[in-house]
Amino acid sequence: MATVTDPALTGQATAKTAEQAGSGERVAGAQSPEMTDGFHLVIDGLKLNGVDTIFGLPGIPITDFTRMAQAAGIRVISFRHEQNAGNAAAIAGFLTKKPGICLTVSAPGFLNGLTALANATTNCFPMILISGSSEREIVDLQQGDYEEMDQLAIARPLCKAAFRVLHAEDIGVGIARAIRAAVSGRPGGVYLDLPAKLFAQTLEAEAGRRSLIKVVDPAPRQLPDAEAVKRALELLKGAKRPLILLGKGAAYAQADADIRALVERTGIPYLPMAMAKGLLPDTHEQSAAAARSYVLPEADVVMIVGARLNWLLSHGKGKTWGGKGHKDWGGQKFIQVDIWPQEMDSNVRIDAPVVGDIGSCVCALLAGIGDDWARPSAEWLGAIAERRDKNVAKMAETLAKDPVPMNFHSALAVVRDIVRANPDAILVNEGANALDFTRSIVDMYKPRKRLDVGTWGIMGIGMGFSVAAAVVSGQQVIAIEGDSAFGFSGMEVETICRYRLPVCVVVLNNNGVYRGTDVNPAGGPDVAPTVFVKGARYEKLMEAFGGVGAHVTTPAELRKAMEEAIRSRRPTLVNAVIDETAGTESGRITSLNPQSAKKK
Ligand code: ADP
Ligand code: TZD
Repeated sequence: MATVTDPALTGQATAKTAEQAGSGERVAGAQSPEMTDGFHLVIDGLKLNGVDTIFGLPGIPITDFTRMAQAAGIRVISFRHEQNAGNAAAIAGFLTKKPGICLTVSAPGFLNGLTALANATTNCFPMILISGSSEREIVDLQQGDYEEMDQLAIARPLCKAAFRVLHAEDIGVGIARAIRAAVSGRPGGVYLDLPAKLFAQTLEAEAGRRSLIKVVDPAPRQLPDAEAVKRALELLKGAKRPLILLGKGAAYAQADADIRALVERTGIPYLPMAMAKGLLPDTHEQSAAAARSYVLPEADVVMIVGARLNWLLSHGKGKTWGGKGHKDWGGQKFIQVDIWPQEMDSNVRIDAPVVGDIGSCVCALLAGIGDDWARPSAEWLGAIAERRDKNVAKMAETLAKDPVPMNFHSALAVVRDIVRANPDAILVNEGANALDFTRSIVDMYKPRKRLDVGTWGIMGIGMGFSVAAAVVSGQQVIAIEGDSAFGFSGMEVETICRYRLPVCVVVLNNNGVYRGTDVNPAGGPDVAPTVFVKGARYEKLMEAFGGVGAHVTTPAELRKAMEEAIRSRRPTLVNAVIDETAGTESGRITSLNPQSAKKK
């Protein structure tokens, strides 16, 4: 086992002589070929491809790997639970368009990371989960090894691609394949299995160097077909009530200026999905976000850019879209811009599919639009503006109230002001009501500044996303968390303190899941399943590790605590006590709860 005095740990992660590598007979120093091994080849392969950060958690067989990676200049961010490291890697991938790397130990560590890998794949975030694994011979005969598990087989159905490397000379290929799979086409999660034995395998350094691959053009542009672009533009041109829908794929694509130009040059109103907020500022005059329930059923042609017609968009049909019954088509035509051809027609007919990468597709659409595009009718724009202004005024009235105790609205009115004053800050958001209200109340001003529970509505992304957002961007992070949501990754406040990250966590504390008022229907001593300890002091968790804790009960106190956090850039947790009766079951998706058919 290497120690910190190992020369390999103190310098460049490459050269070793034959005897240092322990590969047999001592030979005269001058003739002995320079050697390398699995540890160093993985590190060199990652560095060669621009990997500068690894999110992980050490243990057998990857502890030394983490030390050597750090010695070789890679930033190794060590977490308290692998799921949070995995979520960090995934969102780093979303923010940078490079695969985020998560590193875990075998079986249980791997499984802990797997949820994040599956979530990344579901959300089209590029990440690579690298896990050490136990001895193949023993695993395959199921002879009971330490942390025995056939990890490759388990990962495969949950990610975009899964690879295992058995020989040191294949490490370069393994890394190259993992990178390409993660970022090309529709991005997603990739699993890379590295058995313990691989790390110690030796190879002549020169052969090792030659075996590594620097991936050329890992995410090649995919140009749309000219016919497809023409078809889409003709449909759009003929629309009376056009609408553009922007999804997180559009945010991921980093084609910000062209997307903005497409919206502005056509004059078409647009709706951003949650993580596409800020692609154009939410205060943009063409934003129809505050008139969503009007534009979806009324639009006659909808152009979807980097979004899916999944449950978040009511599958493109039903009452939301003006259909009579819950599965009926509303009558609108769809243009869909997406890199994945199979996404087309997944829920309703796509009349004009435009398949390609969003940057290239939007560029081609812009070229076809030219400078004399006829703007949508004043009637359509006016009808939207009327609804929007009415809804905005209604919301302003609600936000102006100052109820005692504080509620979601009065707390989030403060967050809204703080984000407006700090448009570069990254907002992480999870919970049910805490999610829904933040999404609708807090305006975003710049692309990729809002990170949330995504396609699954998963709880537990909060602290992992916050750590990665701070690490890759250097910007202030503001995490708006339900008290239940926070609990899923709360221990990572230690990680935030350890790396001194500018993260301000605000726990909207209403004593439970959704709210804190349920009672045990059986009347026993246990509280209801949705209820937590009343008056919990979450801020003390942050104080325990040297960060700043604040316990606030009014909007004024909340504002002061958040402003101070941003000014100081110190790790801060604001325990914002809100009305425990505030909040509805499951937030805005109450209707997804099955109802018992049995009469009480
Ligand atoms: P949202 O949740 O915001 O509606 P989704 O995650 O459902 O967004 O959809 C994102 C879509 O964007 C996916 O269908 C994915 O294939 C697509 N996508 C991701 N990156 C690109 C890209 N660079 N070019 C084209 N399409 C992309
Ligand atoms: N587990 C996981 C991994 N994801 C989930 N989405 C859930 C459980 C179910 N769930 C939700 O969908 S929201 C939520 C749970 C447990 C927490 C809601 O309570 P909160 O937020 O305190 O975080 P609000 O603001 O009080 O509603």
